[in-house]
Amino acid sequence: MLKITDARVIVTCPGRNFVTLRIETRGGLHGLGDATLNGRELAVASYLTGHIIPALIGRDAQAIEDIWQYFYRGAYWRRGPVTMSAIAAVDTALWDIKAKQAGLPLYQILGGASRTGVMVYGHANGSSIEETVAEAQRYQTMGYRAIRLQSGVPGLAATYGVSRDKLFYEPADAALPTETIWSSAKYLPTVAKLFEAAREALGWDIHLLHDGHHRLTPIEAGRLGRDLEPYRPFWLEDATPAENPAAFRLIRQHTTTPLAVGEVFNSIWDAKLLIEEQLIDYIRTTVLHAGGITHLRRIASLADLYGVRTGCHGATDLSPVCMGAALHFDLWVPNFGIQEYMRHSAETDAVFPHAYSFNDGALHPGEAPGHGVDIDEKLAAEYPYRPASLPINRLEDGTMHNW
Ligand code: KDG
Ligand code: MG
Repeated sequence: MLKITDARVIVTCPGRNFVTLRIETRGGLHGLGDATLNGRELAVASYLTGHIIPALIGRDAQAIEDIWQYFYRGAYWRRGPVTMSAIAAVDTALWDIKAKQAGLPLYQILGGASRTGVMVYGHANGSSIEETVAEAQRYQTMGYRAIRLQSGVPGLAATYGVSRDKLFYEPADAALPTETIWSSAKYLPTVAKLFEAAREALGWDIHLLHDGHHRLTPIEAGRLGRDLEPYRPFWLEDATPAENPAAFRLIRQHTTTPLAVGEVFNSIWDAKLLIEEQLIDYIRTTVLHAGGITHLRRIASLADLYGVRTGCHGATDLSPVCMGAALHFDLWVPNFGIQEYMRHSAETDAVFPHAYSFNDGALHPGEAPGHGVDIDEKLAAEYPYRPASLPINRLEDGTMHNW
């Protein structure tokens, strides 16, 4: 028995908000888990301090599966992003402790490395097609083998994925939601033009990705997928709102462009139909919002049966703690596809010292025992929480739309 003696929540804002759970055990080993839910950080912090931590103290840190079942099956109110992010933080911290106890990097505990590195995709964005393609060329020079392309849309003042700052796209930009205006009619013709220009400038020896960010109807998504086919995209992500998996049947009828979805999923039940009917090619759930390594492993195993590969969400609102854990998972998981890597700011990297490193288009989690990510609490305390919300979207006539 390795008794859990204490656990606490650390909230910090080195440029953006992060919530971290720290679990202490008798003997001095500690583990960290990311509990950040963009724009809803304090809801998860409160769930942890009010409901999880009091029931966690005194338990055996080695009993990861039992603790996962205790907080999932043992709760009458199951699932949802707040609950599952809190459970994920506990689970990640416990896997960190188990690997540290063994003196091994986490991927060795999961089953060892299945590959030499984790292929990642970076974000190239710009206000115009020209700017986006130039930015993609910069990523190509940095060694990236996969690049996500998002460009501004003529006639729309702002759109998802296009930052004001080249390195860090942080949509949660104000205490209350910023309102943006959306038009699928204006957006749709721009994407194929962007991909055409990108193939011309970057060639074919590079993977290109695009995120629709849940904005299209199924038939619009089918058309976009078909328009992109000549440019062989790696994937079209989140083409329609993710709540209705049946919509993907319609998209699939119309295009062979590979489909990815799931960054907003928090349980295997969200992904079951999509995987079993082979309606998607990549499942985007990650360690943090889908119940930790214990649950993500279950989702990936189901996906493997149906030829669906992983493509873990890795935006900057997932902290380096989540990234570290995800990279160990990615290095092991047999049906790995790709990992998103947006890069954190220098301030964030300083607050979360980590063992992972980038080389030749791939990340490697490093060989430090555990998941290899720590927190400098003194530095973290210098960045107090700042309220920040994700934007909302309205159509041009004022109707509320999906952001
Ligand atoms: O919190 C929301 C972001 O993580 C999301 O908008 C980023 O869609 C995203 C992506 O693919 O990284
Ligand atoms: Mg996305």
